[in-house]
Amino acid sequence: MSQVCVATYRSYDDRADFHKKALSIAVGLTVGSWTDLPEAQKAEMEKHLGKVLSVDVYEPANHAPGERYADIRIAYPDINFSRDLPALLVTVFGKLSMDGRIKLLDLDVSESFVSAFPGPKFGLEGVRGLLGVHDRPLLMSIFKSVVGHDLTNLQEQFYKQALGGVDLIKDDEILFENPLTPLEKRVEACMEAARKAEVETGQKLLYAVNLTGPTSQLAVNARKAIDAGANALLFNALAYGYDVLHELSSDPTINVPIAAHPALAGAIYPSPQYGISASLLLGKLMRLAGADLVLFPSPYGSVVMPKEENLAVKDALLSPLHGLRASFPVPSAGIHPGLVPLILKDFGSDVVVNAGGGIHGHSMGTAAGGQAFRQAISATLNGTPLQEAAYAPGNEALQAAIQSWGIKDA
Ligand code: 1AE
Repeated sequence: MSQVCVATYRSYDDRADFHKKALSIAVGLTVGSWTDLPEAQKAEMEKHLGKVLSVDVYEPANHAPGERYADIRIAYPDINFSRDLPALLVTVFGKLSMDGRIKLLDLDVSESFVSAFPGPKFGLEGVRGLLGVHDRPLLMSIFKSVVGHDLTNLQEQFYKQALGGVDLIKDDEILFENPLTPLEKRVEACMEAARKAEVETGQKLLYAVNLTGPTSQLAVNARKAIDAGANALLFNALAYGYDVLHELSSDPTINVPIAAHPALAGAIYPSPQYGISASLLLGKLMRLAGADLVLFPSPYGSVVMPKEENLAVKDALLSPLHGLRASFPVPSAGIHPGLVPLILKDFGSDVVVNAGGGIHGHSMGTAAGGQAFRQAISATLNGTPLQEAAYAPGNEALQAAIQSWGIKDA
């Protein structure tokens, strides 16, 4: 069989003949019409024709209206679309995404399609390599309250975060180009603070500066940031589109890891009946487009994604994908030290624990916020319950964090 991309959909309908519907999708999104074609033309068009691979109907007895659905798998010949994500997505879910209650659950892309995508330039192992940390989950801190503040304030905030022992610091995704903290000046100020903190902590640190601006200026801005000393980038990938991320990640002059922020994802994945599944949106497609780290909501924090979906995102970032490097999973939003055992239980060691409020909101200050997380990570890796670790000498930061936010049982 020639190379194909297999799309899996969930289609909801109370009465539809799902087999007929699947066929109309397979034909409609490829050759347009089939039965009306003369035989000679059919032979010609065969290689372009979508094929229905399976239709599994779920129709429990006495199901309530709105609950009947089918999972439909359709193979689309690679020959129909160019080797880029816009072409693939428009083929498999362009017009169809607006046609009733249907959700795109997954895409199995062919090896030949993936060969056009270098994927993450660094990936999970590359990021670990840059930091020299291979034996524990990483810790990321998020700038908070940065809009309207100046460089001095930002540098101070960066230094405090760095002193807490974090491995990465990311800009807040809502910090754009502005006169108070312009890109290059921001990078210089923060990297100076990183060097100062490294003297004290002995720890390397990546600063993911928010890459913003019009699409035409992104690569230029990325190079400016790198020339000013940036060693990572944050990118609001969905606001721009996957192809923009792909352009940046495959540019050889942009030789730093890119962290993809999930801003806008909530407009696309949460409905069971519409949109694109979280594992595809924030997992496979982000990885194909070259994100080295991907942020997404967790099942435990302030912005909640159901656990099954969450673990599917993790799998899509880590499982074998035609030789592409794995992207680092970064479950985020409302994370505090009392959640660390749960995060490590579900994600293992290959995870970035990421917090903003859970670091800056620490009752002993920002640096203690980072230290509390590092103490929670060490204790969990050693198999010590946080209730016990919090009272160990030297773990006062963890104790204070737990007094503020408690512990969620693993
Ligand atoms: C899902 C993205 C989370 C994020 O970007 C962010 O800023 C979280 O902040 P906190 O940890 O909830 O304060």
